[in-house]
Amino acid sequence: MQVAGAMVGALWVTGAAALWAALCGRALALEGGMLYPQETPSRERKDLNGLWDFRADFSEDRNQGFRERWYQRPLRESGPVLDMPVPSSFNDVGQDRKLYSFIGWVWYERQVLVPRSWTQDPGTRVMLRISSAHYYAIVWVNGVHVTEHEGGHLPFEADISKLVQFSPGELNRITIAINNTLTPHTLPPGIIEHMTDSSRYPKYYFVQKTNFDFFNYAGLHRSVFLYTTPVSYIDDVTVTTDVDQGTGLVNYEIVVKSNENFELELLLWDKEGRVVAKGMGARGQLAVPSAQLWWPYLMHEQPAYLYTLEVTLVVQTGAGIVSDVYTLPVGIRTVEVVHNQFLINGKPFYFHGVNKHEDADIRGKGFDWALVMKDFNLLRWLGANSFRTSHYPYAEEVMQLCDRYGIVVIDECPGVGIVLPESFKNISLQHHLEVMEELVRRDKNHPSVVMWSVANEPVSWLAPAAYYFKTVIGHTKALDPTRPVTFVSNSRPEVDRGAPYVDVICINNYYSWYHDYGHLEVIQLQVNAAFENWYKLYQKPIIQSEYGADNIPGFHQDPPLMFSEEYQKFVLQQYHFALDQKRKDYVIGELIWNFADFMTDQSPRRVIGNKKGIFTRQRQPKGSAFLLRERYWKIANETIFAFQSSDSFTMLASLSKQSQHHSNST
Ligand code: GCB
Repeated sequence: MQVAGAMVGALWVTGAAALWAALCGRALALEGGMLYPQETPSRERKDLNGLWDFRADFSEDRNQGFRERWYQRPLRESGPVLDMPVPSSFNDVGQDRKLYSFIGWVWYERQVLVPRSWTQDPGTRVMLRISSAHYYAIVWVNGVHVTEHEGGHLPFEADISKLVQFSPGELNRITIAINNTLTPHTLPPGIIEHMTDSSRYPKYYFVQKTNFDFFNYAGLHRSVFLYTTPVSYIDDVTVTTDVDQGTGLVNYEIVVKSNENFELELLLWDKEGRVVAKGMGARGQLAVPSAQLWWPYLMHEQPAYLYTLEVTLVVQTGAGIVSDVYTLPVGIRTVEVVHNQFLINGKPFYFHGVNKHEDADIRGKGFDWALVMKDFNLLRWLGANSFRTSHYPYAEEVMQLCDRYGIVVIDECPGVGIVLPESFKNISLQHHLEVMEELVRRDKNHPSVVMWSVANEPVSWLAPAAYYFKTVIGHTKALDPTRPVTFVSNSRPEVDRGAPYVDVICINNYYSWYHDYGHLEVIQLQVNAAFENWYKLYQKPIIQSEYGADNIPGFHQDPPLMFSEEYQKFVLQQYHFALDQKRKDYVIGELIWNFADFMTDQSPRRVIGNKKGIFTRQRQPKGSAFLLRERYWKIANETIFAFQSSDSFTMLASLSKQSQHHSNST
């Protein structure tokens, strides 16, 4: 694994993957399910969050760690280590400018004592799960390679039973090497530029270039878990739902591993603790008479109703009976795109929501419960019923909260910034298909997820984009026939090569921002023209999936000038006038860019990050947040009037009570 000179980028990442795949016989196709680790009567979980030993490999070729096999002994014996919090990005925690913008391999290590009960019982399977390591990760336990993973936003795991059972009672050393290098074949793609002009740059100088507008934070961004299952276990559960004249239908499919002779029993519990349906076997359908449906927030008085599916596996083994239990929240709902409408439970749904980022001071993209709860409270205050996971999959815990609060999700993969011709080649396409498989496998059971988004603003007018997107969209529909698929375009309808294959057209534009600067009077005309052109060509429902303007908090100018609060509000209002003309027709949603200010790469176009948030990065409202809040609550009230007319008075009363409660609390 010797890598010459400054070849830290593309070659090293792909080289390492191929080498490990060859060494370990690792199949590249997905294996097994990816159920969220939980504690049940048959499973235990231990989280490994906290401080880990950390070392960035600052050597010129970033290869010292592999040359010296840092995974073979405690990391601190290799040289100086830092205390690094997990989950967190490593970039903003310290005071080191070099670490802030580091590219290459960083090493994390944690010693862990595995409970004796886990190691003494050969019937226990011990799993190590890493919820997110950005971007390429290689994992060792006690110096033994256990797994590796490409892709920074989706979980992966390894069975480490044998390794920890080999040394009961002793500390086990978990080492994770992570490389944040992005290449034309990663998702998102990037490129390493080697600066060879010695009059301008030092020897071996290189920079990471990307085509997306957020900082490439890296590290262990989400929880690391150890958890157990019995050796015969429930590997995967897939649930899809339907409604037939008030009866909820829950179709299930269970995958069991490690034993052929098993029995499966399923119980569906309602919120009051009553069993409402029972099933047997690996595949079937549960019928729930007069089912309580899962409704989005602000679409029903009791949104987000969740049943609990309890799956019990019983296996007769030589050593006796083994059982495994897994429980899954189930929301019964339907999703369909019919003519110009997006229907949830047969009723038109209008997306009035936001685009987000996983981003905050100090933590970067690190998961933090306080931050997540603040964001959900702000979403509800705002009257937002939906968001898009721009521009990558978010933490599983966030998806679970969306289920619980009724926040509808457009679930986007990390296909952002696909602009280089190399990024349309087969190797990239293959990876994109795998990422969609991993995403669908992880998020398929969330009722809040109503649509998959396969990319954001690729150069969709390039000739190879047609085959590329036809394949990715087709594959996603085959993986999950129950949800529509979109991709987000910033191109013109007549040249867009992805739009023919999607179910819903998502368009981004920034009128009077990236062009026609300051000419607020052209916005309405341009928004209208865009809607009409897209619709004329494709006759598909459209979501205004991004629009907005930067505002630096505290800047005021009237008449409005760019970057002032007044300008941001004016832009939004102009879009709203145009949206109001079309939203009863074929425009089915509007998602503001962005929920909060967020960090980007440094550039003359960015003033310490992107400032298009309606909240600051610290989650304080700008003037635009109040404007949007008024609009979203108004739309929500209209929605309820239209769909629940018999019940409208109760609904409105309860809504305005909620609204008032929100106002009082500001
Ligand atoms: C876009 C991108 C988003 C950017 C935004 C902007 O079209 O999808 O990632 O941050 O524009 O502010 O430029």
